Amino acid sequence: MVGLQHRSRAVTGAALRADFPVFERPTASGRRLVYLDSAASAQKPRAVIEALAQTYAHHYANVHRGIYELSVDADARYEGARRSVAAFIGADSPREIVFVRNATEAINLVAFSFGRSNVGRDDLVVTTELEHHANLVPWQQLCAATGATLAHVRSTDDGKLDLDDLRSHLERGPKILAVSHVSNALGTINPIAEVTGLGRAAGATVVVDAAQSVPHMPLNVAELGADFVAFSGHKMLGPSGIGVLWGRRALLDAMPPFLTGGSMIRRVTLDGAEWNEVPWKFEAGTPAIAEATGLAAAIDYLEGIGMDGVRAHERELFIAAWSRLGNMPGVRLLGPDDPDEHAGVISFVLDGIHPHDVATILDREGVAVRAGHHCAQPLMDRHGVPATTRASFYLYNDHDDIERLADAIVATQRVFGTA
Ligand code: C6P
Repeated sequence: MVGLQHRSRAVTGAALRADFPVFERPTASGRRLVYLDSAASAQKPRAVIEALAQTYAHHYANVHRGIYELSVDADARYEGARRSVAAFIGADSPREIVFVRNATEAINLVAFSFGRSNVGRDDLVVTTELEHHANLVPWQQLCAATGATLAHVRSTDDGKLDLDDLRSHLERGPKILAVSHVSNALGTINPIAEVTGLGRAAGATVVVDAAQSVPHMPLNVAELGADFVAFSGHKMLGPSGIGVLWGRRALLDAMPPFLTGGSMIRRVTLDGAEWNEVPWKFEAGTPAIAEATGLAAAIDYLEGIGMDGVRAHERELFIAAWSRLGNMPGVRLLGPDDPDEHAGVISFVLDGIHPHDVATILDREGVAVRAGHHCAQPLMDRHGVPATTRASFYLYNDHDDIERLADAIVATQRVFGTA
């Protein structure tokens, strides 16, 4: 796609940084930027930025409308991006790939379209305490609209899903089980194949929020056992404004549209309309055309490294950071300590210092992290904290970044007199 070459090389944070123009940017600290907020949004390699620019410069027209050469070209690239996404996640067909704006929209699409036509007042919908608001609030809204009951699977003190509690919820025969693969706030990797297997065996339709997993580890929807999978392009080196809903074809075919208008119709009269086939039935209006080609370039870039390599790199950084920070006085780490159950996301609290103050001083040291509730307020309540500071890793981070983080934490503790 978009004429980029596949490369095959090992993941080494410092070497890869040369591919990302943002790291040329000076920081106020005078030191190189240490970017530890990829869970919020990832930085973009030159290949993605160039793909966007190339599309706008040489291949841009609206898609699915024109019969002139340029429009056919734009169309081919947009649909080519859909094929790239399908291959990347092991989908049976590109027709199972719906382009949306982001993971939030993907989950809302399922909650509205599938939810409102399949869930009634006597039904149960199950989510978990670990969810991002994007995989909680749409289900709250669905239950409010239909009268269905919403229940939440408990999590453990070390931030894991309580599988016994999951089993007991599943005994009640929920219509929908909505669960994240990786928690954005704690970094927990849920045993997702086991969870989807249990969910489907109990007759639930299983929705997986994969916003924090697809960018960081291999994920194959054919093996996953879910019914719907949602993720965002911007967290996987791609542009903002494009995300993906993967769904089983039979389910997508049976679902009513989410948004209506242009593109998603086959025929319209003054009194009614017939819908287009999937996935276009769910892509009303002009889609994110250039962004789709940027996402394909991001996939190309990730495949050039290999998702096993990305995961192995982040696992190694997690082990190093967990041990480094865990041995520092006044630092409390949240989430599981097993590297097989923890992605490259470390949430921590410094004794006596508010996470926002921590993030502010870290920024002065050239270290960018996120502080707050991470759009997971019920999870913060569960752990008795209003907020945490979160450092999240990606392929461009390295051990030096962990040292810079540790040094900046000490600097913060000195400022607050807690060192
Ligand atoms: N989490 C974070 O800093 P959108 O905003 O739609 O691209 O992604 C929503 C979303 C859904 N699920 C999970 C697990 C997520 O982590 C996110 C986004 C960012 O953690 C922004 S709040």
